[in-house]
Amino acid sequence: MEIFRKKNSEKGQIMVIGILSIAVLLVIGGTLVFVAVNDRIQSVRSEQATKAFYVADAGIEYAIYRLRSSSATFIASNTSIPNTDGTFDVSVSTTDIVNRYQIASTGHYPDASEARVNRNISVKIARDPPAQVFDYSYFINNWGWYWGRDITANGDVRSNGRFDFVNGPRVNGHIYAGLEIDDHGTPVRGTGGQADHQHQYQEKVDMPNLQDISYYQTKAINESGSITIDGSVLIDGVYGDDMGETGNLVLIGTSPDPIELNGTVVVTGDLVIKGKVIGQGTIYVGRNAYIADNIDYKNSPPSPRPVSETASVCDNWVQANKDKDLFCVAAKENIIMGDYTDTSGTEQWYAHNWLFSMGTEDVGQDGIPDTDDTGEGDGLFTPVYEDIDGDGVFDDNYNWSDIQTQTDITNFTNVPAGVTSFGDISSLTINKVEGLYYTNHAFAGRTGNAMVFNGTIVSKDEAIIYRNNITFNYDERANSRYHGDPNRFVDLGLPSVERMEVVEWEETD
Ligand SMILES: [Ca+2]
Ligand SMILES: [Ca+2]
Ligand SMILES: [Ca+2]
Repeated sequence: MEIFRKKNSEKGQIMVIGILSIAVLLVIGGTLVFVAVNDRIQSVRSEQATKAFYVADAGIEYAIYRLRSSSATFIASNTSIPNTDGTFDVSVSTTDIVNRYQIASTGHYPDASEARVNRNISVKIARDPPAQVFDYSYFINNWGWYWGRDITANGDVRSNGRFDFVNGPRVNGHIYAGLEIDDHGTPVRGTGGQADHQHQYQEKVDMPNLQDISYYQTKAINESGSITIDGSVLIDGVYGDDMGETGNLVLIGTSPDPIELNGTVVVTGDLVIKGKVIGQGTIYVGRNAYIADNIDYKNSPPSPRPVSETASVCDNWVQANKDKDLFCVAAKENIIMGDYTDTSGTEQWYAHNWLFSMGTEDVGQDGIPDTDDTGEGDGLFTPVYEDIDGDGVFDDNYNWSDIQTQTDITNFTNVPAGVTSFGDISSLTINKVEGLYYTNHAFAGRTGNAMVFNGTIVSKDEAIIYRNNITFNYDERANSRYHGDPNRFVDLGLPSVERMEVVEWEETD
């Protein structure tokens, strides 16, 4: 994190104070000798003012440091900084926006003198600001590919690499890509086909890294997040951290007994999930998440999208639906959709045929495959820029071990009676999935006919094989632009890139 410092205005203020004081003293003293002496005093005071400024800044850093480990507000007075003569007073208070704090710091230099100089800095800090990757109906780090006329995205789409469109799929929204946008000779249909809706060679948008899942475990425990079904608590903060918990869990919701979410929870191993969901929250998963069958909300918004893309219409839609069910599944490894064990015949899973050509970390300095930049495809692993997931080891192309559950389904907790294989619990006819899905690796799967996603998919790699047609409806409630708006704020506890972000900085009198 880099604090934004207004260095120029700081210098300007010191100079203005200096000139004013000299003018006043000239009137009083009236001699050049006095001015010379005063110049020396001024230069000392100006040095003191600079030191007081950095002491005030240290107070801000101290407050941010304390906020990292605790959300409690506090006041610290007359705090001295080792090996300096400066002290600061700092106070942290909450604001009307969730997870946003006001910090006020006064630096004094030197600490105990009557002639000490005071400087005041005021900042606003956002804790766990939502990542911008959730602003799209479909966000892929490496390669966005819409191959097929029967693909429709309602909402913006983005890739940090290329974005290929084949046979004129439909995008009602803007298209962004870190590299080229290529329609392969058939224009994209919908507003996304317009030149002013296509944005190539855009700056990379960073994906959060879930390598340190323990951060989210602490959060889940502090917030007392939970998941219950039919009154029984299946996750109390973290599932898989206590003796006797396998870490691998099955969650199946039905209309009378939905999966009931309450805030942030963590499953340390694999999660298999399907059925009805109620409430709001984020499920962090230590390995893979499996969408075994349809997943939908008990209380969905009455329409998946606002009636138009106009900002005020979106605002009103979010306002009206902010308390309806909304959830995120965020997996450290992969999200696998459908019955991956079915690999024969015309109805087979098939996604592995695409997936197995993806995933290598031998991608060079830009972190994106197929760009032929320095270090890409050289057979060497250069961790400083190629360890994309930050696990310290080289990740090769995906293979079956990335897709399969880490233990037999019969060893999972809460597996229904009679289930003896993954195929018994999963399907290849999935046609409706609601929610926000985030993975640091691959989203791979097979859908049934007329597939609808209401939410978003955010993934490094994507291998979705659809049948017939597929529609993505972006859930506007996930958009980071609502994060600064207390009226429309949804605190889902989504993955973040930064822990603490300075959203406002000013020096005050
Ligand atoms: Ca590359
Ligand atoms: Ca390399
Ligand atoms: Ca790695």
